[in-house]
Amino acid sequence: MKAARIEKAYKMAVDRYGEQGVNVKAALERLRRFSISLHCWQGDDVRGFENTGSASDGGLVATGNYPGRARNAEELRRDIEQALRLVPGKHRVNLHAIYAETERRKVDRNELEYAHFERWTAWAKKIGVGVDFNPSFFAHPKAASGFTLSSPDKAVRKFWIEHGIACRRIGERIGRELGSPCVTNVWIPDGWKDVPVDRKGPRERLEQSLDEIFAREANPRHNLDSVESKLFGIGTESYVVGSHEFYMGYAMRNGKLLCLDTGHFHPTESVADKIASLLVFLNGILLHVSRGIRWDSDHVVVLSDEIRSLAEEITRGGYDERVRIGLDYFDASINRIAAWVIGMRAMLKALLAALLDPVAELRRLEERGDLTGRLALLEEAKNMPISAVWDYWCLENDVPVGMEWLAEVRNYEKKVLSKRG
Ligand code: RNT
Ligand code: ZN
Repeated sequence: MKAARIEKAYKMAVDRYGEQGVNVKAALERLRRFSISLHCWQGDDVRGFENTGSASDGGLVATGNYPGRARNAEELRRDIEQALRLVPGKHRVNLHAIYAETERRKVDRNELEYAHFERWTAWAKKIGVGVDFNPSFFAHPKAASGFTLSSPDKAVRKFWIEHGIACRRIGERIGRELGSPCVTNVWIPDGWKDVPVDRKGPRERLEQSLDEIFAREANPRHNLDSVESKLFGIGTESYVVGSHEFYMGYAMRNGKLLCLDTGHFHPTESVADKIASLLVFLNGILLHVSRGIRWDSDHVVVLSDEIRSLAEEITRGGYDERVRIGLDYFDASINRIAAWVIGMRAMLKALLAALLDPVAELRRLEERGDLTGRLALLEEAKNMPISAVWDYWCLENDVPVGMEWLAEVRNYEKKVLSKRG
């Protein structure tokens, strides 16, 4: 009966949206094609499997000690599968180099190979998800100085360049194996806690290092390069080498994707507003959707105005393929699987809400100069029956409706997570 009730509410919603000139079926067809890259690192507080450095060499801090963290690849994969079962649609998984499986052998970052990700790839093939990849320039003795690709030490730089090259090969192979391009995203923590004198040297070195990493052509059908900027981080409050301007210039000149992490800008800056400007010049953007609270605090993504604006910009601009969406946060104070599910569902709800907006009518009003009508309709659109459509979408995709998903997470916690010492 519950299904019948959901279907009934859906039919009423379809009529209601129809009155606003919105085709719900078409919106859902479009929503189906969005894939969100689920960041594996929420599952284990960005630890990875090396058991060497700590993620805080690089300013990444997951706070909290909720029990049940995944301790190895098997557990992490199992947890990701559980999360994906609770999210409608076909998505992707985002890996980091520190999640290599090296059979207890120590393989340094510059020696990583595809073989160390073969299991991940086989698993992704089996469950039907694409994979994205990231070199890990943190949590390593050679990152302890705070500088990697921009280090003044030539040997350190060389090591990290080799790591970048190795990861790009791995990304390309993963993309080839899975028949879906792997986005390989470079983020480095390099910067200064206190005011530097030389802002130029590190940036020039970073440019050179990136050029070396990207020197070999990679097949864009298998691998897409991306570079991620940051405004400041823990320990890099005064200066970050890879700033927004730096990577914007680099990506434009070299035809790379630019990664915008929503936690990496001034708190009042609108990341959504950047999209249509950047896409005049760039082929594509990668989003790291996060929720900064006061600083880049990597809180779980929720259905905030900021996320809704992002979704509106993507859909109104018709950038469904040119903007790739990934999540990036790490909260260890709540159930980690719930953290994934909440973020994924929030992002999808934002996309759905944007797709259900009466955009054609809004555009007409704007073109006619009817600013009163535009504002009035934008406000009315906010309390249309989105939830009826969302529930139906979950039902149709065979995933739990409403709070039912949490019951499944709690059950998994009891059966699986709580047994992890
Ligand atoms: C750090 C960046 C980066 C990382 C992940 C683990 O500030 O956002 O994307 O969060 O690569
Ligand atoms: Zn990020």
